[in-house]
Amino acid sequence: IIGGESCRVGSRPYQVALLWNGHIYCGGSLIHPKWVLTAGHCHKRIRQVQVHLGDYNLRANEPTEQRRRVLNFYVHPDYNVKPHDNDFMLLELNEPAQLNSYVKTISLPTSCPVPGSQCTVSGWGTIRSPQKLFPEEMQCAKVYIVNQQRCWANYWGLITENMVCAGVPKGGIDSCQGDSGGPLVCNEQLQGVVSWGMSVCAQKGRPGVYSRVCRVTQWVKNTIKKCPGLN
Ligand code: 4AZ
Repeated sequence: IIGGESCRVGSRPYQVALLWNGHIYCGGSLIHPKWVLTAGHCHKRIRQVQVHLGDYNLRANEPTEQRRRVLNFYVHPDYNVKPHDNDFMLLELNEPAQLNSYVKTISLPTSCPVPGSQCTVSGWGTIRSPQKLFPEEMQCAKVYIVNQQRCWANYWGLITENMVCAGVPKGGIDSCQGDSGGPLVCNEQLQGVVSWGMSVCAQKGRPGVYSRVCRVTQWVKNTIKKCPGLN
């Protein structure tokens, strides 16, 4: 996260950290005690992934933390690497989360986000760009939904109806490398999954691009319902 600040402890109880070899490589959101929504491009080496719930300081061993493994993963059937279209993946946890004030689910959207809405994006991605500096504490930033035509113009036709842009007009605040898969939350609904942007983050006129969750709520619900009856 560029231009944010350390989140208040316990303020993002749905935020998930995905670690591989002890290093964070993506974020995610707890949408059901057994299910995490993240980005399709976070799918590598899923069997070795550790899922951390209730985490805040990645370096510290916190009593609020719950660690899980991934039982199954479901990349969106229309995920397309080229423009990162439908950049979604569902992770089924080996064991359900124990919900408490530090670990909670976030609601799926009941409608698509309104341009101009204030949202927060969070994660442990780099706080400097193009240099890299990874924070210990979860970072939070306020960004605003960009209207779809402007988003399209900012990225010359790379934007599909399954994406939504969010940023600030002046630049300087954005998600960045390592935040991928993490939550964009507006009015307490999960409206975006951190997906892509320019390699240099937070530039003016280059808002972050998020997977548009309101487009896939049915896929999410069906996938969760169909699965092994372990819900
Ligand atoms: C990335 O590479 C990435 N500024 C994530 C978010 C953004 C850019 C790149 C948005 O994971």
